[in-house]
Amino acid sequence: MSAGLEQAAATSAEQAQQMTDGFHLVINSLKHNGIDTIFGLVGIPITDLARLAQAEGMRFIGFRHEQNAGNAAAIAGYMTQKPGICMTVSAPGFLNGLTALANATTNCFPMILISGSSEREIVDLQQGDYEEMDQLNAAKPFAKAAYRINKAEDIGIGVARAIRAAVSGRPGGVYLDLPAQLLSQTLDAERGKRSLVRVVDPVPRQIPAPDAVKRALDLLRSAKRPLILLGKGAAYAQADADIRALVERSGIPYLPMSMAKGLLPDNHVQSASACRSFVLAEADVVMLIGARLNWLLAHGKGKTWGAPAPKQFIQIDIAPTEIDSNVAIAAPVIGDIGSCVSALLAGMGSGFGKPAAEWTGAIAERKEKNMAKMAATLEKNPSPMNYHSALRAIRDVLKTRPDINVVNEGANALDFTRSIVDMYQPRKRFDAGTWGIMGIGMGYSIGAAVVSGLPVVAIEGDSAFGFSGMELETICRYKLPVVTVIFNNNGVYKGSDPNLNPNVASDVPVTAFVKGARYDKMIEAFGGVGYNVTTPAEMSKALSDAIAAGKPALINAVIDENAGTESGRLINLNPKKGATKT
Ligand SMILES: Cc1ncc(C[n+]2csc(CCOP(=O)(O)OP(=O)(O)O)c2C)c(N)n1
Ligand SMILES: [Mg+2]
Repeated sequence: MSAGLEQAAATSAEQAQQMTDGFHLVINSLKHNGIDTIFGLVGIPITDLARLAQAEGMRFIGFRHEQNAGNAAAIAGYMTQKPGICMTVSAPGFLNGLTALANATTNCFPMILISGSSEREIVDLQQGDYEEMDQLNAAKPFAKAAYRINKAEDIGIGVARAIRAAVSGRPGGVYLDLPAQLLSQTLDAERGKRSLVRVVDPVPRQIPAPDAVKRALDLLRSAKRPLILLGKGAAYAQADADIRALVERSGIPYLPMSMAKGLLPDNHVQSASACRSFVLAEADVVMLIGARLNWLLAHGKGKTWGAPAPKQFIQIDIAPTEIDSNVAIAAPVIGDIGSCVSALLAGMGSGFGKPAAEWTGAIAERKEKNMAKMAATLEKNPSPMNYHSALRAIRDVLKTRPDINVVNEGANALDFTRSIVDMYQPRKRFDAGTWGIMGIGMGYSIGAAVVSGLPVVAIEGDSAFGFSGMELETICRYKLPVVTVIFNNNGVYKGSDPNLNPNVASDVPVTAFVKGARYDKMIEAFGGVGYNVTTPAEMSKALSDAIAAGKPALINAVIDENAGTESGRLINLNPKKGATKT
């Protein structure tokens, strides 16, 4: 090579070194904000983005379906108060991730769905591009916010905007659209560096107004039969010590919503879980902390709430529009839960009067009676095993490991686990949540295992498991300490329904699966350990062994196919048939 050519080559290499591009700016923007993990699935146009993330020291956890990656990101967000990141390809990959984004928004989990998208000018003229879709507009109704970045120099600010939108105020899902062209755009490296934005105070405290706090305390003091209701918003807030102090100093009985279980240990003397219907109907003043009066709380009205007796609510929430959503709220307290609870504690002082013994005594009496009844049911050993006897074994093993994460979905498998398996630490229970969605199982398990580094036990209905079951391969690939327990009753709700088709006798019932399926064999295909258990003793041994091994495992628990009930405890939500014949 001539001296001139050599010089030219050297200069262009130098120039190239001084340039950056969209790929690098996206990864650097995330890293700049302390984000170290991406849950995703590769393909055009994000494969190199994923490779670069890995090369730059981030973890890229690759999934088999985007919905599960999205669920992992969402639960990571819930556990850490940092947005969980899900990365997908365009159109179909994006849509697969969108259910998880919508579920995150519904549950108030901070996550960001980052999807590559096809060429804007072709998409907008609907000229039929590869994976053509107007993703930004498709995402809007399902997300708390949705943004598209079109210029490399805007990547820093775009990522910052997405992060702040996901975690500030009421958290939720944010969509971030990255057109393929953006990723290969180049920018002067120095300018690129300067364009990065570190989000300052992403979760600003929001201090409640003093008069709102006083109004709430005045109402609480006037109560004869007060009750505290803890929602998953309270668990999310990471204000565990103050919430416990508020409950204990006030002496007020409390109920945890399912994902708030463990915020105070479930065996706490003030827990009224064992007589939930009694306290909901009888309380006169109810303080909601990070809990919404949606269907899970019968919308705050009706028989559940002892109607027609008047009920007064104090509601602590970060979103003012949550107030009066279903019923009138007498004392709203708006702010972040940590600040609200500490203001309430300060206002209570040390001489806060405890509730009357008549109220707490009546609760204690009912609790004792119900717990004795439940204990008797749990002690039975029917053959085949049912939900109660299997869960007794699980409960006793998990009691020895309160640090373990529990994931739970199904109908009966969900309802029975929620009431039988006690939780002792905050943010250890992750379940079907506000929507009652099936399919979160393996995604949440992977997210929880990756974030916490601790074992996960996923307690799954056989139907529920099917929605995300292929991620067993992901669990084995990353060698995650996830033990999946399948409550195998041969179907949705139960496996014993009849086939109703008068024309096709060989058809199967609408709720049924293959009888006697061996889900334990599935995990063996990927190198995990499978167990097939038919008795509580076998369950106990398999679960203890699997947890101790710290390796991917699956326990196929054979449950009486008649044991479940239709829709678990939600039978009343099924629409009634108006006619017997059409
Ligand atoms: C995405 C989604 N699809 C369908 C449903 C309806 N659904 C509610 S519970 C359930 C499965 C219940 O069966 P299983 O998981 O086996 O639990 P079991 O009651 O048998 O223990 C289904 C399909 C849902 N909640 N979410
Ligand atoms: Mg089932």
